[in-house]
Amino acid sequence: MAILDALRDGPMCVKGVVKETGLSQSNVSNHLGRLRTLGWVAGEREGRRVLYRITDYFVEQFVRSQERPGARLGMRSRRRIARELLPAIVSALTRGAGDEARDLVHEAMLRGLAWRDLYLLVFAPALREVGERWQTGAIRVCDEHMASACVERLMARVYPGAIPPADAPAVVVACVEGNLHTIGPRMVADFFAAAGWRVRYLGADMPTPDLVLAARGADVVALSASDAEQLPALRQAAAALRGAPAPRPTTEGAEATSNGHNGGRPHRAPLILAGGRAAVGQKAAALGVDLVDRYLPQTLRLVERRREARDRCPVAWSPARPG
Ligand code: B12
Repeated sequence: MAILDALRDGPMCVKGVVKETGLSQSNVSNHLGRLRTLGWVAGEREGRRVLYRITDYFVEQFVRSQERPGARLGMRSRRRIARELLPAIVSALTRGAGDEARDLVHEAMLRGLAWRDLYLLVFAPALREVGERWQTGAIRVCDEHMASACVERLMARVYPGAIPPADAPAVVVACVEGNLHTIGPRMVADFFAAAGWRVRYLGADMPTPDLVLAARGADVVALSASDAEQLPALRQAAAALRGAPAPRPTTEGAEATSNGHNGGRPHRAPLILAGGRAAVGQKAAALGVDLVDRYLPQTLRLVERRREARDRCPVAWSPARPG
């Protein structure tokens, strides 16, 4: 934030940023490299200097909107802003007015909503409202499709991206077979990625045998089911993940994972997490999974706690007895 704040009024060379922020030159160069990789800033050569400037529209607007870098609105204020925005955004979404929706989201960011707030307090409730309007016949299926397509684009715009460390745990996120509702699981994937996980996001309607292949070596598999009709597919996927044979050992004793996950670490069954409208309210044991959850900021904490418990007491952790 300090570096972005230094660049808010225009391009600056590394030396200038160092002076402005009081950070060391190596620290600034390192972070500028990261920000470049994210596409948030770019460096342009001018004579012997490289001038850095913010290139991402949303980042720029966000940085400018911050009176005090690092200041964050309280939950109540964020909820209020989201509530105020909701009717206009639902209207824009159901008309397929993508640019209008983008401007509203932009305004919300200027008022202090972060991407997580937009996901949970704006996009999710807006889509629920869209679903209700469709169910009562107030809008047509094409309006619902336009709305969800708009939200997917907005999510891609506001999600800032993250670079996981090489030894980060890995999660596979997928819709179970038959489930076309990808927006919730995309949010799950982004929450994990932002928390530093390596994410493999498989999208809609994932055939179970391929899910099992993609999940080899993953620490966690997160499955989404939106409709009660998809629960048998969820149970089947969980059972297949539990029954999957361990990856072949290589000559060095490392695992031959076809997907690069978990290279070299000892294999064990992934922790299976379920969510989505249909899974919520179901018992984990009845679904054959380890954990059912719905509120993403808490999901990450629960997953970490389960992983720690498993590390402390590996014997009690039996895939045959999901808790
Ligand atoms: C958009 C939408 C669609 C789009 C999806 C496009 C896309 N790219 O995703 C399309 C048009 C494809 C679609 C199709 C259908 N849909 Co639809 N759809 C919706 C709608 C309006 C929004 C869904 C959404 O994205 N919500 C926002 C996300 C963020 O919410 P979410 O998925 O619940 O995810 C949150 C949590 O559940 C959680 N979460 C989700 N997954 C996971 C996983 C894990 C591991 C964890 C921890 C958490 C987690 O995280 C998210 C953030 O909180 C809902 C309305 C609603 N009330 O949700 C109906 C809705 C889900 N659909 C419904 C129906 C009936 C259908 C169809 C059968 C309609 C039809 N006749 O064609 C088909 C079925 C398709 C299929 N086979 O899956 C019904 C389901 C009713 C039921 N029985 O439960 C709903 C509720 C509409 C309604 N009111 O009747 N749909």
